[in-house]
Amino acid sequence: PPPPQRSVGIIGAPFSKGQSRGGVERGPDLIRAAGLVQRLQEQGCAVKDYGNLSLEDAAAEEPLGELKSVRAVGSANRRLSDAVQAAKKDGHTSVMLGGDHSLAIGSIHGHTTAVGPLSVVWVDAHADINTPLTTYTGNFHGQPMSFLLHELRSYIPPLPNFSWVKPCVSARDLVYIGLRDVDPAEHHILKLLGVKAFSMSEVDQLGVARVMEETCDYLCTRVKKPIHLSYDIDAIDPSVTPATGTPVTGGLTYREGVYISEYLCQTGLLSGVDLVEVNPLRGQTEEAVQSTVNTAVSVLVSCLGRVREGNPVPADYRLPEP
Ligand code: EXY
Ligand code: MN
Ligand code: MN
Repeated sequence: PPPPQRSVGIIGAPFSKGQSRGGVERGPDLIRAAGLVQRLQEQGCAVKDYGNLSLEDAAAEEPLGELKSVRAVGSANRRLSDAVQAAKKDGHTSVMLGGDHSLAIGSIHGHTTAVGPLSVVWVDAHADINTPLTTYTGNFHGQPMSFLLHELRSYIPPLPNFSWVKPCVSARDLVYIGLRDVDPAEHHILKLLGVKAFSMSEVDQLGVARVMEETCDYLCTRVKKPIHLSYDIDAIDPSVTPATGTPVTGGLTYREGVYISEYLCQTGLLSGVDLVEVNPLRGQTEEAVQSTVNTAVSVLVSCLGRVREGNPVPADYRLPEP
């Protein structure tokens, strides 16, 4: 029998102020222009595109100490959280198209507010777990996980437009894949909390198939919670996805990147996805941008049922006879 129809709610979050490079706010429109909605429909998904949130405020903002665009990041994420809650209440798998990775604050907050406790799989070259006091760049895209973890509550100062953010993920329910550029303070936090992480060394050592088995064994040993996948395109090697703000050599291959999505889809637990940090202005050529965007689309369609062996035809299909 054909699998039940999957429904997908797409939310565009054209926001760039969690880091300092313009262009990443164009991600949602580029990913759509590369055919995301059509591809999903062709593979049997029901798609509701909620369009883009209006997130960029005109007003420039003085840094708060080292921290850049604090108010803008806080208010954009609040709006995103509401939008993800609405998509989940409509019964969809939520797909958030970024924008920079600071948006994971609102996306994960909204997801867990709607469905309860989550497992989080964070696929990234970076750990994005600096606190506002450990960051040396002041960029919020390097900090989102610190706002979300219960265990870091006492290390987060009150910030303007952030009072709505409540820690909602347990360190035990988080797995990183693809790490290869982790700040010393972030490394300290990961060890302090005992966070499960598969750096690129472990991907090399174990292979991606075993990494995914161990990830799901680890997350599912107690209750099977819905999974939130937060996918930073810079997890994949810059030879494949160069158009991104903070590329790091030595990343996942295209095939490993897609396999992660396929595997999580097959668990039946994938309930929300972020695809972030596609920045067309960071590509040197049109081909570099298209390779990045097309890979983002592949990652997403694989999260939502695309299989490389080929997808089944609709139930009413008849093989043509001459
Ligand atoms: N760890 C550095 C920082 O905190 O600024 C770099 C973070 C890059 C974050 C990219 C989006 O994943
Ligand atoms: Mn990231
Ligand atoms: Mn990253």
